[in-house]
Amino acid sequence: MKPTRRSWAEPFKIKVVEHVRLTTPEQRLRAITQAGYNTFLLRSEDVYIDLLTDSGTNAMSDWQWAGMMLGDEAYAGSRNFYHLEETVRRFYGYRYVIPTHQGRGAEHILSKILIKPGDVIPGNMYFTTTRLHQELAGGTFHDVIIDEAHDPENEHPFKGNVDLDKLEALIRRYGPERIPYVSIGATVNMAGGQPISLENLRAVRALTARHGIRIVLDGTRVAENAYFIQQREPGQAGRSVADIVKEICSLTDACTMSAKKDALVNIGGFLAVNDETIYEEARNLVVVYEGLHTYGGLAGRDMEAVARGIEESVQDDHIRARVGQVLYLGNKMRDWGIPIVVPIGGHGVFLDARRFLPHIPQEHYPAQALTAAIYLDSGVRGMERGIVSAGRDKDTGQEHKPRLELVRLAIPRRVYTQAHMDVVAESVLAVYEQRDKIRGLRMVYEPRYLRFFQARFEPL
Ligand code: PM9
Repeated sequence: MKPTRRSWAEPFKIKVVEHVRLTTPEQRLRAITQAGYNTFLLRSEDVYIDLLTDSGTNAMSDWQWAGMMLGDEAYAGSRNFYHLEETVRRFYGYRYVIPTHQGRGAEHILSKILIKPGDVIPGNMYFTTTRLHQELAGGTFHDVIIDEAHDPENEHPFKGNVDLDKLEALIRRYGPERIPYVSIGATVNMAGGQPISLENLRAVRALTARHGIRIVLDGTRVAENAYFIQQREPGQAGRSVADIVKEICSLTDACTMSAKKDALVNIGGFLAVNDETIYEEARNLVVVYEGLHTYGGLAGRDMEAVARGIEESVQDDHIRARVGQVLYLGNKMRDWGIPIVVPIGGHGVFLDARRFLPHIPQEHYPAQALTAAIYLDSGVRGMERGIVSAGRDKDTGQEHKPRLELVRLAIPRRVYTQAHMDVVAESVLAVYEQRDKIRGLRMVYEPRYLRFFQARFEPL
């Protein structure tokens, strides 16, 4: 029979493989019990398909590995730093670049420079480390994302958009002098990898410019965001992802970057700014917390891998295959009636634990319980993105109770095959069919900061 369609495939072939281990149900029960029902506390050897995160888990290309051999490990003035600086200028357009060991290193430095006690930082939904650094600097984060972002079933194509009325009301209430910047995530991780549109970002730019307020981009997944703009936004279809990335950055004043995602490396990040005064201050602080301003806690070879990864990350065929794999997994589950966040995001499929496990109240950590149940079924490791991740209010100490109670199955870039995606989908389906048997959890250990990383639980 003649094929009725023409398939597309990844724009790469595999040169090196890493073996993974299948475990027995008994081994997995032992492992998750020892890990306190927290997938962050599992040993990776006990994991079959690791969808904990897309952060630092990417497969580098031969071109990136070749670059690693060209690492200039001088303490000061490494040629790889200058290559990274030139690459950031070329693809993102910012004037000044400070390398950091990863994204939160950049968040730390920028928060210390721009935020003073009592300040207010509006943003299109919180991110865990970003908000914590804002709070540690004395600021308070305010969510100004559109309401649709908090509804897992809403099909809005740009659920990362800022609600301009909410932002304007905040500016009126606190005054621009108490708002050091607006924090823009592209894409928005905690909403399910949802993009912001160019039209919305331009409007945010116009509004903040009227009040003299900066915009800081979290550019961690900006190429994925640009891909969604190319695919969904009227008038953008003819543009390259690289071109759209550059425009997104041009609408902002600075950028914190975890290069461990889009930029296809295992470690690295940077802070990029246009303002010379902020740059000068960042250059002062980076030597205190990260390392000299020409390495920021990274080896020369790491900076080279980041520079090359940035260049690869904005290629249209790369990003189509990357997001395409996420869509493949998500659509499969959706077709089977499994409740997931829609539209499917850029870096993973997010299960809606509220609809998956309606019998477990949020106080019993349904998404945490579901993450453990999937691991027990197949050795597939995901991550909770609900009440545990949201943590506590910094003033009242009460638990934040986010409307989104999700399990994230994040897909590392260029690591797994379509067959792995089938195994994942089938495991989630098997768990869905047995969902009535899943019980909630009780938290038995709670760390002070970013509790989701190290908290421990027991089944109720
Ligand atoms: N994101 C993720 O798995 C890493 C661990 S969870 C805290 O999604 C954004 C949007 C991120 C992010 C990390 C960081 C911090 C900043 N912004 O992990 O410090 O998704 O490189 O970046 C994780 P680093």
